Order: sequence, then structure tokens, then C-alpha cells
Amino acid sequence: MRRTRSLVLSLVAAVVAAGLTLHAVSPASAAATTASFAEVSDWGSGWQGEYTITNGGTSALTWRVEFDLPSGTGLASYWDALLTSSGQHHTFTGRSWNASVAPGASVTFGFVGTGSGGPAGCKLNGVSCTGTTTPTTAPTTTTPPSGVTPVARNGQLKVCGRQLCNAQGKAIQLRGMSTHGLQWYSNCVNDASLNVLANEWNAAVLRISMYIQEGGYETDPAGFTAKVNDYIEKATARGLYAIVDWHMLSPGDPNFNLARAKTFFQQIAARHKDKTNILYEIANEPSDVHWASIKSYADQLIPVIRAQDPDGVVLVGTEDWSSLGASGDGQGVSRILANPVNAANIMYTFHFYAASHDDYYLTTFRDAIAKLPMFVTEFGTQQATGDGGNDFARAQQYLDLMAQSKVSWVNWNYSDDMRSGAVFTEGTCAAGAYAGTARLKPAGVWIRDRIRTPDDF
Ligand code: IDC
Repeated sequence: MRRTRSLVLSLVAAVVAAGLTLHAVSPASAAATTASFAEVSDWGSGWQGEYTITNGGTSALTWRVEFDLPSGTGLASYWDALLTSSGQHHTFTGRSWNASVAPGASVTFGFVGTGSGGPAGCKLNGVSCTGTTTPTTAPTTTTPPSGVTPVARNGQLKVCGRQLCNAQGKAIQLRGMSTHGLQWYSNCVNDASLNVLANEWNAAVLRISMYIQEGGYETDPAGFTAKVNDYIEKATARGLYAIVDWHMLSPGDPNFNLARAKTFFQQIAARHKDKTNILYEIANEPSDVHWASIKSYADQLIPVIRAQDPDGVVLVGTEDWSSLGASGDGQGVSRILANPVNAANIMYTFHFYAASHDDYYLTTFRDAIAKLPMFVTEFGTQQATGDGGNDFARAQQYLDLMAQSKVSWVNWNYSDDMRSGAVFTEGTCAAGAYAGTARLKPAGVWIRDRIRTPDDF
């Protein structure tokens, strides 16, 4: 990531230093090289803007656009560009697919601004965005971005090869947070907290963690189903993907809850089948059970989901608390390969807790990524209890691997319980203020930073 970025910047430097396009004395008939701003919409408290960069020169242009926003305004989100900000000064550079603009071509990037008042003092590669020669034609209007939210941009996901791909077939990585158990901490999942997760943390996915036992679904199926439906709608309204997590934990054999799971997932899939943002996680953490039993459970449950929602991605738990058997005899990957779940469009899950799960787990996971479609639906930077000291260095090793391989991940958890892995300090949810970092524990500050720079969808 860092290497790519500095490469882009040095290309910019090279282009500028070589005087390509911008400093050359262009023939009078040449078009200008410009970055032109358009306000796409304005809703009073905010606005959507875009810049179209047109290369009027004769060589490829690697672009950098910078401008100032008036005080009291800011940027809420952006797309098709990378951003660095210093106070009110914002500098955008291109993504891998639009950093270089061919002669005569244009690219567009966009953003959402908060407050009122637009960009001023625009510079393209250090000179005025209006260009140095008179345009021979008016700047072309390019197609506006298809949407600003993760779901608007990526649509219905599907598994292609071992990757999670968007509707255009591009491999993507989702990053986001899991709720705590809804029976305990649903007061942390509301409009205000989800606005922060979607708009400030820039999350792409919310995992809705519904326990079955421990006071969960089995005690009130209708009530918990209604709660999950509500959270799905809230995620959908914010353009987030929603993982519906059947949070079975103890007993560890998912077949214990098979009848309940069929009822629940039939209802969820029937109700939300026309949405494009639902992923079904059918068994959080199986334990003390052979892979053959987990597979048998999946083979019975997945058709119930698919009868309603044929294209929803299904996530299947793995042996020994979704450790791919690393917490057992370590043979989980080979058992799956020898006897895979009998369905397409599925991924297998891996969970890790960085302060407990060492090289052996990382090696097991790396091996699995090379062989199976994987999704990390739960991890923590602390111990497997969800508590204790954080091992950020180890966690970063996992994150680096997942970034390289575009494996999606979800962190545990978006609540204010007293354990170190709950991102908010105790009492935050009752107080109802989630923005910024003042109410975050160390693990919360760390993970927020890693969610905030989303994948280059
Ligand atoms: C923990 C919760 C804790 C709860 C416990 C038992 O943080 O409040 O008492 O579960 O239900 C998992 C599980 C997840 C655990 C988490 C941390 O999926 O339910 O949450 N963890 O222990 N697997 C590994 C760790």
C-alpha cells in the first residue's frame, strides 16, 4: 500500500518535473489539461461534488488535485481517488485504475461535503485547474459515480474462484464490525451508532450477531427475528452489507439448533431476498464436533435459504470455534477439501484472537486462503476471551495477509461491554455519543483506523 502510494507520488513528481503537458508550451489548437468541478447535488447540510480531469496534452497524465474548503465544512466520503488532508486543504490522487489519464481522455472522482461552500484554489499537479490553454471544446461530462455507499458501488456479491467479488466481477474486501450479542448490547446498535459506523468509520459491513442460547433466539424467536429484521433495514438504509450471524456457540454441534435455524433463515431469506446486501452466516463457532457433522448441517440448511434467496452468499463455520481445526488437530482444511459443502457461492469462516492465536493459526489460515474461499467473520486484537491486553503487532500480520489476499473481515465487537475487545468504553451507549475517538478503548482506536481506509472497490 505504502509502496504503491509513493510510486504514484513519484510518478506525479516525474510528470511535473518532465514538464509534460502542464509546463509545455502547447500549440494554440491544443485542448487544456483541466480539473473541472461540478456540484452534483445539494441537500442543505451537505453536497455531492465531482472533479473531471481532462488530459489535453499528448502524453499520459498522472494527476493530483488539491483545493481548500471553507472552515466549517469537511469531507464525509469520497470515491475513485485517494485523499490526504491537512486542515482545510485536501489533496486527491488517483486509484490504480484512474491514476493515469491517456491523452484526450478524462477521469472523474467524487466526494460528499458537509456544511455549505465548495472548493476554492484548485490546483492540478501544482498549477491552476483551469488549464494553461483555451479549451477547444467544453469539458466533457462523464457519467456520475454509480453510488457512494459500499452496497451502491458493489451490488450483489458473489464468490468467484476463491474471492468475494462484486456485481462487476471484481474481487473486493469488506471490512466492518460485529455487534455484540443482541440479547445484551442492542442498545449499542441504533441510528446514531450506525451513522458513525457507516459515515465516519467508513465500514462496508455490519455483522448482526444473534446468539441462540444464553438468553438469545431460543427464548423469543419472534422477538429476535424482528430485531434482526430491524437491523438489516438499518444497515440497508446506510448502504452497508449485513451478515446475519447465527451465533451458535454452546452446544457446539450446529445440528442441535438445526430446526430453529431452518425456521429463522427461511423467514429472513424470504423477507430480504430482493435486497443485494445480505450474507448468511449459518454457524458462528462449531466445537467438539466433526467436520462431517458441520457439513451435514450446512447441506441441509443452505437449500432452505437458497429456495428463497438463490444468490445470497452463505458463510460456513469451521471446526474448533471456526479455527479451521487449528484449535484441534490442525487437519480442518484437508477435511474440508476432501468433503466440501455441497453448494456453490459459499465461503468458509476463520476466527482469530491475536493475543491467543500464534504462528500456527496464521500458517493454517494462510494455507486455507490458498485453497478455499475464506471470510474472517470475527476476530479480536486481544485474547480469545475477548479481553486482556492487545497484540496489535500480531493482529497487523493477519490484516496484512488479508489485505494482500482480499479476504474480508469483521472485528468483534461494536459495544461498550467492559472487556478490552468491546470498542467503546463502558457507559458510551447509554450516553449515546459515538463519534470521534474520545469514547473508544485502545482496540477501538486501532480498528477504527483500519476500517476508515476502505478497499478500493
Ligand atoms: C463473548 C462475549 C462475552 C460472552 C461470551 C460467551 O464477549 O460477553 O459472555 O462470548 O457468550 C468468540 C465468540 C464470541 C465471544 C468472543 C470473545 O464467537 O461469542 O464473545 N469469542 O470471547 N469466539 C472466540 C472469542
